[in-house]
Order: sequence, then structure tokens, then C-alpha cells
Amino acid sequence: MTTTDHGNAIGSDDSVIPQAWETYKAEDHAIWRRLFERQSKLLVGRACAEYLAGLDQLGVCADGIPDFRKLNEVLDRTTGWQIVAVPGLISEAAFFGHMAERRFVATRWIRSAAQLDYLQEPDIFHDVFGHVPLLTNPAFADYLQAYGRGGLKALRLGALDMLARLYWYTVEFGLLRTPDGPRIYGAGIMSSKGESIYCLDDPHPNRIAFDLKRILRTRYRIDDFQETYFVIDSFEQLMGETAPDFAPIYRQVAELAEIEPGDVLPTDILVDRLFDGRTDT
Ligand code: HBI
Ligand code: FE
Repeated sequence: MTTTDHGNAIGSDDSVIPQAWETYKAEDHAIWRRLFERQSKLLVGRACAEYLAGLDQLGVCADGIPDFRKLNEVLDRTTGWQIVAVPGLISEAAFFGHMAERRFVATRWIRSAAQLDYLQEPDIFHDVFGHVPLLTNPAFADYLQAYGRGGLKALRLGALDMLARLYWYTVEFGLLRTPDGPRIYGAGIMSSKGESIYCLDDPHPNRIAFDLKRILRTRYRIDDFQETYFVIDSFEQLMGETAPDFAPIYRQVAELAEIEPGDVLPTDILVDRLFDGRTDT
């Protein structure tokens, strides 16, 4: 079992705890405010409209660390999701079990001023600012619940390495195609200053049209910005394409070679070219 910088062994404590919002100190709220102000400026014209609408609806703002009780009132009225607080990384079985029941697990600790730009594991800014706004979107909310159910099944089938790539390349690092160009919906990008600029503006990474089997074969980097982003057309597409039974898909994909993070295949549709008005052939 690995111990992380934050001192939690993954899966060592799956308990749901109170957020204990009253116990945050002025410094904690000040860190939230710095992070919120920095990201919310950057995300205009970069984050997808669904995300920005959710942020607004939830009342997540620069005032300070949000109180889960208030967020849960809004979520209850919109998609029926709830946020539950956990001490840190929890076991995969517990993580997917909550998700399958429309409960999103969020950490309650916030990074220190020295860790503003890089974290090895999620804190409340990543979890709440990055993930929670899209839980107000009905199609995304259904996708995440379906992912939780799929996660429990993948655990039984021994296919979690494959399925975890889908989470990574959609929920954490996904881009959405819009008439104005690609926009961010992935929480890992949303909560990162550097990557929210890099993923859209830098010529280096590949931006490839969503392709389920292709994603299940693609390794990912956890130590640097992504080499490849996958671009969906809509959250309905994401839900539709991941609705089928994955068991036969896992068997097919297991026979195929893995794809390295930066590889481009002849069959890939590069989205930048579509926006340039050139063809993808
Ligand atoms: N626990 N708190 C927490 N947050 C996560 O994002 C998380 C987790 N446990 C397991 C897990 N993620 C992963 O295995 C998934 O990314 C597949
Ligand atoms: Fe995350």
C-alpha cells in the first residue's frame, strides 16, 4: 500500500467524515480565494458553458471554502447528487460505490501556500472547484453515475486499468468541442493554472476526437501535462458511447497493444484540423 505526501495510505480509511466547515482557519479560506480568483479569470473562454453555469448555480465563489451543506441543497434540487467528505484517497471499491449511488467523495483539506501549483493527490480545491460544478449538468451527472457502476464491474472483471483511462481522459482531462473551439470540462485541467492554458493554446499536445476503444488502450502521464487530450462532441455522446456492456470491449482491447501517451494513429481524427477548416484525412 502506498503512502502519499499527505500522509494517507490509499484505501486505509474509507470512512465518510463531517466536513466540519467551522474548523477552517482564515488562512485556509485565503488560499481558496487566491486559487479561485486566479482560475476563474483564466477560465473565461476556456471552460465549457455547462461548467461555468454550474459554478454560478452553486454559488461557488471567492468568499472562501464552500460549505458542503449549501452545495448539497443546490445539487439536491438539480441532479440529486450529494457531496460526502472523506479524509483523502479512498479505496477504488468505496470510490465507485459512492459514485454509483450519486455521491461524490470530496476531500476536506486544502493545500498550503507552498503547494499552490502542484499536488500529488486531490484537495478540496481540485475536488470542489474542479469536479462539482458539472454535477449540476443532467447528462454529465448520469455519465458519472454510470461510470461508478462500471467501476464496480471492472473491479470484478479485473479490467480497472483499462477503465481508469476513461476516467482520466474524460472526467479529469476531457475537452468538449463547441462552435467556438474546444473548451475544458475535465477537473484536472480546471483546477490547474498551467494546464488550463497549455491544453488549449500549446501546439504540442494532440487533441483527438473521442474514441472509446482507443482511450481504453492509451496509457497516461501522472507526472506532467498530458501529451494527448480527447475531445467529445457533447455529454450526451459520452453517455451514449459508454452505455454498452464493456465486458466484450475489455476482451477485445486486451488483445490489442497499448498506446503510448503521445502516439498518434492513422485512424485518429485530430480536432485542431477540423477547427482550421482543413479535412481530417
Ligand atoms: N479517492 N478521494 C478519492 N478521490 C479520487 O479521485 C479517487 C479515490 N480513490 C480511487 C480513485 N480516485 C481512482 O482509483 C479512480 O481515479 C479510478
Ligand atoms: Fe479528480
